Amino acid sequence: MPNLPDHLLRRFTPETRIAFFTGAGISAESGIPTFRDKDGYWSKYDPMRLASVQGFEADPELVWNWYLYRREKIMSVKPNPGHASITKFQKLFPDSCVITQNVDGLHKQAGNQNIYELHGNIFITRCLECRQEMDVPMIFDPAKEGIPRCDCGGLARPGVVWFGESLPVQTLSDAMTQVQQVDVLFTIGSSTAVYPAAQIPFDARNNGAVVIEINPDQTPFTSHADLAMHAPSGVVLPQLFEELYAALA
Ligand code: BV8
Ligand code: ZN
Repeated sequence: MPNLPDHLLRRFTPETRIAFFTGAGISAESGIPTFRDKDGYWSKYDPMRLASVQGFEADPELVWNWYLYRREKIMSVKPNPGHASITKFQKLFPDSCVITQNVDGLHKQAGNQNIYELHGNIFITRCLECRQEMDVPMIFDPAKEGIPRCDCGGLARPGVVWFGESLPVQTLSDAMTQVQQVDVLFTIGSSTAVYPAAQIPFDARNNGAVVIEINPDQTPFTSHADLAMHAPSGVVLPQLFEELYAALA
């Protein structure tokens, strides 16, 4: 599909600063369900019961079972050509970063650099009370072993950002600084529905960056994009890389 129009192709030089802003869609081709697609997590579960502090406090075992299921799922898959392409892009365009809503760690596993995890990481376990990181087994059985507790007495919880929780302040601030400075931002596999992360493609646009959206569906950002490529990221990103590699050769 690619074939970037000339006026966009000309914007790319080895010095071009690029941000890859990603959501659950970039991991879909690895076999990880998204949240809002027809067979996504939120079609089966209530987000407020599974991805909020209130939901966790009401039923910590239910929430842990969901996150342990997701940990096992993620551990059984690998990054897809979309993640792998970003590693190749970052060699061609060294001044680039990844800003992700995803908690699955697949960007790091694929060798991507300068990654900002806005919503935390599913493989980190923290204390609900003092928020210290806890060194506990990645997989355990809450029914048989109970839920680990911190030295301060607090319950262990997944190290992700839930609804109603603020994003990690330094990570968000550093990511926003990048967004002010980039020449190009790709928004990939995000429904652009969850704030404050969803603000990022709009901010990039307002700062004069070229913004290209890669998503099979429309999103609230689509009409603001310089270019919308309605196709899977695992197909588009490898083609886009080849095209830019040839143009810069
Ligand atoms: C905050 C946990 C305030 C980690 C997630 C009422 C109550 C409470 C809060 C709110 C409220 N109303 C509004 C809010 C704010 C809320 C919000 O924005 N809600 C939305 C739904 C309206 N935001 C928050 O609560 C945030 N915190 O505001 O705090 C505050 C401020 C200061 C001090 C204290 C508090 C926290 C938001 C983070 C929530 N955490 N999950 C986890 O378990 O994963 S949300 C969940 O959705 C994910 O984390 C994910 O990051 C996020 C966004 O989803 P996407 O990544 O975009 O995925 P989605 O399924 O939606 O879309 C996939 C896309 O991919 C689709 O477009 C699809 O077409 C596309 N696709 C599919 N296949 C492919 C593809 N694209 C490319 N290739 C393919 N092959
Ligand atoms: Zn604690």
